Amino acid sequence: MNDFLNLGAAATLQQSCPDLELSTDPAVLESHGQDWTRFRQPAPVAVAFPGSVDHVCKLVAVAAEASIPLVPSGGRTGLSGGAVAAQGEVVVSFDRLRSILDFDPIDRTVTVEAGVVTAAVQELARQNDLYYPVSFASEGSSQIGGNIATNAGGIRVLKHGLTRDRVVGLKVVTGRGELLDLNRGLVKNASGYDLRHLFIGSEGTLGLIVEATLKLVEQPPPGKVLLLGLESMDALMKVFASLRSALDLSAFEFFTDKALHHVCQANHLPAPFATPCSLYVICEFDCAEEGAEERAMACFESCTGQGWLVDGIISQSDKQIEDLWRYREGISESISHFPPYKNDLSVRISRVPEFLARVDALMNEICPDFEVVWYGHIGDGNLHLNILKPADMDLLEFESRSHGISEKVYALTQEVGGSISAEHGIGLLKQPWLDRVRSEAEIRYMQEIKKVFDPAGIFNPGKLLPRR
Ligand code: 2HG
Ligand code: ZN
Repeated sequence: MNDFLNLGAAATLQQSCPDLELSTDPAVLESHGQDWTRFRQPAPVAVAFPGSVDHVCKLVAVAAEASIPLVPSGGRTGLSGGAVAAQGEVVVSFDRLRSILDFDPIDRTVTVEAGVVTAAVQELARQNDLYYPVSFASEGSSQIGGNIATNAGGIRVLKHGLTRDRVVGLKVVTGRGELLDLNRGLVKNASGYDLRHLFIGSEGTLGLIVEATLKLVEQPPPGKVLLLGLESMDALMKVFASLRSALDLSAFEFFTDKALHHVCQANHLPAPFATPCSLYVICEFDCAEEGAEERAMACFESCTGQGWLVDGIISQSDKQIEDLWRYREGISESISHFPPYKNDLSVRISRVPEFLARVDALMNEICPDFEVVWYGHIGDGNLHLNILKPADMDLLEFESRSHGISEKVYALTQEVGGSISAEHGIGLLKQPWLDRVRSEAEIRYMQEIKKVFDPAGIFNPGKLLPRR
């Protein structure tokens, strides 16, 4: 769509929805036209700030009629370009839809508008002696609508599952401007297609999520954190198996010495151990029954005896739990300025050792000149592979070299039956490789489903699915 038409689009929207807050301020276009992805220039023509569900329905109806492309935008912490508006679209921000609508202690649910920040849901749960287990480094700014649209994961998937597992009700506005009220908080509802699940992980391509009802869980018992230093990748999943059989693990994460170097440098953290290790694990376990700490120590000793572990620390206070997590949670931000080219891979847990060894060998072969930083939620099979841009390399050249690397990494991922996106979504950046993870028939069905919910093709064009 050309600029003339798009400028017309902003005026059309304002004229048809006079109460709608619409900004064309260049600073707002710049801030709201992009997410944390660093490879596309924001270029929206306007940013809409609906203040009610009615506004959203009206806005979508007008946009569908006038074929105005819309980019839904939450906390803009995404890493695949799902919320990037680089082609003259209108951004729909949920910043004004931030109300907590209901908390039900019997159902143990909270109902929120889409723009509520993830950490606010965690806090509300805590105040009511309950727990919202979806947790990740950007939870202080990411919004629930975006979490649902990307089926966000994070560090506790191992024990508590993904955002999908928390959503018991969803209100969405389809591309026909209709409001759907899906599942209404029910635990059981055997009444046909569960459309709610189509919208979870749909990356804003089927409709706009305006409200969600989320299931909370019991507060976990006090936990403990272990930070471990390992000799080699070979030992990683052996240590995991050993700890998992002895303890009630809620998280099992890993990072390399390079990741540690960046996080320590950026946050002025001391090295955790006197002897540097090539790999580190941080794991958290619940201490519901007596003896968990003793079992952890016994496990540590037996893994050390096998030669898998070099060193370790066990937390002695809540403050130390926080401090130890900083080694893992701060990594992504500590390398963001390079910027990194991100790969968010997943494989079945049983294939992790083979996958790690093969990706490692491949990276050594094809890009020994790039700094590659690995970390991730390895206990659920999710590996974050970040390639850092050399300071003297142009961004475009770096992106194109990284694409070449991705081709090979994705071919390998496909060979082991994995996915090219575990939790960040396909968005704009991974779209060219969707066929590495979905069959031609699957993509065709996805396109047909999109036509049903978004007949005018206005929602997030070019994201997830090829541009029509
Ligand atoms: C994390 O696990 C986030 O820290 C970000 O998912 C991952 O920076 C990344 O690649
Ligand atoms: Zn992650």
